[in-house]
Amino acid sequence: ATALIPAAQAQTTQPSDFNDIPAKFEPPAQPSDFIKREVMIPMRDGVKLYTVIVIPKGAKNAPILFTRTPYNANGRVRRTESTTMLNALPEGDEVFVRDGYIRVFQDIRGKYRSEGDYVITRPPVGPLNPTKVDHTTDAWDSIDWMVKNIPESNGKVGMLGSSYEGFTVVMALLNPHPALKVAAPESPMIDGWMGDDWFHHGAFRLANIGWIGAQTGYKGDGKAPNRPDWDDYDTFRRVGSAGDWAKQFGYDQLPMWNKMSQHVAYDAFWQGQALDKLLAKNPSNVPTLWEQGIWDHEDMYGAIHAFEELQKTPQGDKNFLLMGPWRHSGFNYNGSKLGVLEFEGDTALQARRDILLPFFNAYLKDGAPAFTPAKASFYNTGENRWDYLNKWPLACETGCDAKLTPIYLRSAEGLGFDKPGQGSDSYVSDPAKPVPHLPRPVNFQDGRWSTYLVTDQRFVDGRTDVMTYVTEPLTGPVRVSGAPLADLFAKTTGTDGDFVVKVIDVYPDEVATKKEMGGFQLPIAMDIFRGRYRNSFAKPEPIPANKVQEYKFRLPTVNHVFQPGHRIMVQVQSSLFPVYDRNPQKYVDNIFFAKPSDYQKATVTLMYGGAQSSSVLLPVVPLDQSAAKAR
Ligand code: PG9
Repeated sequence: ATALIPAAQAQTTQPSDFNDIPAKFEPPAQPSDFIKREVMIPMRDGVKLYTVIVIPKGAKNAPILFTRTPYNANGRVRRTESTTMLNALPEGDEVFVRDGYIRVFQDIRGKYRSEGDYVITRPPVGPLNPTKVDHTTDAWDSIDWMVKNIPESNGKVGMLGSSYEGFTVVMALLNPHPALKVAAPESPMIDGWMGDDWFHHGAFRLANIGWIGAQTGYKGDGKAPNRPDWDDYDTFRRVGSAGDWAKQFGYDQLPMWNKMSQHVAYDAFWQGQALDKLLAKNPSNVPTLWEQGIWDHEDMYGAIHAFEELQKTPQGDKNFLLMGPWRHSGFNYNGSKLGVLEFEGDTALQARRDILLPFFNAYLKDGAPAFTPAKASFYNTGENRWDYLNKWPLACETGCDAKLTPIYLRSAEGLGFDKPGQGSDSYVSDPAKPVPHLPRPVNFQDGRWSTYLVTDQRFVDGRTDVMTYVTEPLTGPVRVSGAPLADLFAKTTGTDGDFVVKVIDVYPDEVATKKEMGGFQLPIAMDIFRGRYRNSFAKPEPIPANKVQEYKFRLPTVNHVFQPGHRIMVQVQSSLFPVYDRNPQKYVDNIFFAKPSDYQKATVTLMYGGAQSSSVLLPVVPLDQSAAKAR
């Protein structure tokens, strides 16, 4: 009983004059202030890459700003269907548009309109890449073509881009074309196992699993597998392991998934493409500004580690660090807020306008004034202002002006700088009831993942499987500038287990200027560590049940002042789900393929006092850092 007209009958109707839809409608092009050229640039192996070049009308001797992307070059130059370059290009580009730059986006090989084969974060030519081309050669060939074929340019190129696009910037630096004069890798994907995108210290990030399907299931726009159920906490818990989920959605057809789920430890596959190490072995002379969000929920690791590695090389003086109070890629948008945190103005615009642009201008614009950024431009998240420092970090285990200072877990949920008396605390970690990373329901597409790192931790404080240790209200400010190290001594009844450690700034109970912030628990650094890797990232080992082991790992880098009246808190737990997959807590060779029966409860005991005193080693430095101030 359908009212539809059969197709054959419908086609017999002829177009007539009595029809508001004309046979052809072509609105005339509107005058615009830019020229858009679309070209296919040939690479050395004959593959052609789709490149869109946006040139301000009347440009002469203009510098080129270049980004290589897996996210649709043509879409990147169409923020709106505008006739003005300012509105057509992305928000982050506005400062460059106002300064007359030529803007170029290119589809990387194999994606969207480019020819060739796509390999996720294609490793450099060598043992992991049997071809003769990679993003180093593609960037070189593209820049070579551009400086010969864009007559409006002055032949000088700067590269920038965030995340995957940041990765392509770093790859270009492995053998930079002479015309590449300056670079800004923003939240670049540098080491997918250690702390960017795929794993953190061996724990797998379920939050990114859909991306693999969307990116490698299709050449163009792809969709992650549809998950109609809203609560990802339940979806992923019910299905079992990450491998079980992937199997359900046909991921065994996706080469990258198969590679990733076979290379679970930090083996040659990951080590051979860790760009911080590769670049430090072969540092470039290109002045480079490494940018990263302080609360970057995707690529927390790359920029800061690459910067630190390069500081050890003779080219260290050409490298600079920029860290602002941003989520992943937040540098390119409005940076006045993150979650409920409010900053002094648009911190991202300030950094783009006052640091990135003059830095690029200095190397790209003919006759522009010289500009040397501070060694580290680092937002101070406790005092709510920028610090410009002539060295970084200010405290670390060895080689810095100050050493790390342990703050110890102690009895009665206490935390303090004095070594405590002996004691321990136990909790039951149950993989059937993992600790959520956000208040439930958790959906990866609900927009909250991007700010989960600044979520008030009171939503888990009080759970019996979350251990909380806190100081008395501080009588004076405590400044921390560097990367804290978690140093836990713990035993478990299981043979594997994860440790999540958070350093938290607890606001005073009363905050008159913003009442709802009273007692807020702001995580300033949090990360996860998979216990099987405690002795070696490359060679996992079961944890001997009921034997105290040390778990020492680095937390994200901070520049913070705990204000008087605030308290310092440390929380320890054994899951952070579903952003990270669950550890079955029974040792299995490959957690991607753990069976339901492998998931078991474990009693975890944290030790303190004596020789095995659990602590977090904090980069405490004197409050007055005027000696380290650059300007
Ligand atoms: N963080 C994203 C990504 C980079 C590289 C590999 C996989 C994902 C991104 O935002 O591009």
